[in-house]
Amino acid sequence: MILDKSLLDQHNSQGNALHQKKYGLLASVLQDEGHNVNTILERLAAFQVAIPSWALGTGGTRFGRFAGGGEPRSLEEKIEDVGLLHALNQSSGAISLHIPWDIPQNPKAIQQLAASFELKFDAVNSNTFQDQENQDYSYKFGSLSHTDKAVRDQAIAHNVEVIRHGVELGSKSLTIWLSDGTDFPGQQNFRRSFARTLDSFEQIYAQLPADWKVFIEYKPYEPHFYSTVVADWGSSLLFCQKLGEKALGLVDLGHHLPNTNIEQIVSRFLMEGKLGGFHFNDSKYGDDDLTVGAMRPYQLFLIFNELVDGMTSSEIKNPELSWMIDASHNIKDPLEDLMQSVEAIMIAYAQALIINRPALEKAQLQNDATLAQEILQNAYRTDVRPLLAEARFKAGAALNPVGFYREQKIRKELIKQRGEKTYSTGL
Ligand code: PSV
Ligand code: MN
Ligand code: MN
Repeated sequence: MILDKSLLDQHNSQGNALHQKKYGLLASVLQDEGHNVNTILERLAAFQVAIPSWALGTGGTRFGRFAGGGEPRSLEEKIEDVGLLHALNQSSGAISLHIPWDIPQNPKAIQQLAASFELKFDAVNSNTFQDQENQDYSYKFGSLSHTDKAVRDQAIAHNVEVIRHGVELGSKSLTIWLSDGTDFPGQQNFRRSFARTLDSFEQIYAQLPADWKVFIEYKPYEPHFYSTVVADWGSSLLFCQKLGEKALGLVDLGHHLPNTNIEQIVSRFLMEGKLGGFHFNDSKYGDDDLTVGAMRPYQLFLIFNELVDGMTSSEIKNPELSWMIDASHNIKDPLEDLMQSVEAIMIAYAQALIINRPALEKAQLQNDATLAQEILQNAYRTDVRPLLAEARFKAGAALNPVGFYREQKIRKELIKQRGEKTYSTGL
């Protein structure tokens, strides 16, 4: 669906008076506090979060799927949906594909379509956690870690195939999430599973184009419940260190045991120059894949505190990061949900940008825990949403993306075009 630009302008002029009131006040306070508001706006405008192709439909539970209506029926329609999001917020300028859910039949045409919406292709994801029709060997007992070399070879070939698709589209990275693991003590030898996986990763790594990266995503449990080969950041870091400089860790916020200090993990990865990127989502219990910021916005802010610190410190030599969402829902309109997720990420980023860093460093050196908390929470409790709205306004996006989407009844239009009961490919 192509957005009529004049409707956006109309929406923005209607909301502009109130926006200017809020933005003017915030900008003058920030200026008084010593911030350069224009620099903050520029950073916000430059920040782009990739949308996962599998989040555009409903899904995400093992127990059933309830069609949301008007879900994209093809890769082309997924790209159109991300194009729409990007037009609404100018912060979703990339899509992350999952193979074989999103095999591009005509890569040139797909690339052109994406370019027409000013979209890039972020990391391509491989899938050896499901068996596909016509595949020779099953992944029931693992893929890259499997005891049988023939199964491992099949999984390696799939990853190489994913790289090939990515190259055709202009992607620059491969994300590997490996579900391999065990359900029962004694089922496998941990050391040998690791060694077999490393050998498989090495073969994939050898096929990476020179300017590519591979992200090794970790997850403690699910689908397996006793052990997982790449269970935690330590395992991910170990693999990455052994593989070489193109291998980097990927932090999916839902892939941690309850109460894990994720911001400290982020800091460690950065310290080693081994942070590749994120799968943003939110979680109360496990890999819930909920809307970013729905549960723990303070944790997200603390993560961005580490990221901004890392990105601005001359001591850190980390490659540029990939920002991706990984979410899936049965309840909300996926597009509305993604707009909320992008907004939550940008809020955390903006709040981290307005932390008084010299004052924080001083408080840390003086072991003044009270003042350190005051400084952090002063930033966290600032309503930075007018900054985001201003950045969007300047970029020609909507002052209020969800509001505009509802005013224009866009879902209703998508249902009219695509049908009530369509199911997008994904989980
Ligand atoms: C696994 O839980 C995961 O987080 C991986 O990133 C997958 O690629 C994605 O979800 C979709 O299944
Ligand atoms: Mn993930
Ligand atoms: Mn996950």
